[in-house]
Amino acid sequence: MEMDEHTFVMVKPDGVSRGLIGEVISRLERKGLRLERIRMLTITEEMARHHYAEHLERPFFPELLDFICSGPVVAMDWSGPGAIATAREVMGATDPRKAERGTIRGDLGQEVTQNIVHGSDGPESAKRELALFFD
Ligand code: DAT
Ligand code: MG
Repeated sequence: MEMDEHTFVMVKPDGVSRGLIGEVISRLERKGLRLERIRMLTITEEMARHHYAEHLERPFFPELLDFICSGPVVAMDWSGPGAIATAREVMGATDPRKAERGTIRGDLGQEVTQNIVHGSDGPESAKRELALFFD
């Protein structure tokens, strides 16, 4: 059997304020992933700079920083075979206007900054992000 993998998924401030926490959790559970750890918090600017370190120099970073610190988020550790890729499939493409119907972003999102959910993009980022939010 394939080894279980862990990934970091976060419901962003728009997802929390729109009442979509249960929707996100439900879609990941129905896909077969397992929720291992969960906490609600408001991200500090320092945490956001660590979490999005690869985007610090991007033109959209100031807007992303403002948004991600604008209200509570729900941080989660999910596990399952291929959990990193599976969670990203359930989430859909970064820009909700381009995301396929049937995905969280494709069904529920409207624009790229407020795209409801974050998921790690590989084993290294999953490890780093889980440590940042849970250690
Ligand atoms: P993802 O969240 O799908 O991993 P990413 O890591 O490339 O996407 O970007 C992180 C977040 O930054 C993304 O969820 C929304 C925002 N973002 C990405 N590209 C953007 C752009 N071109 N304009 C505005 N915001 C953007
Ligand atoms: Mg990313």
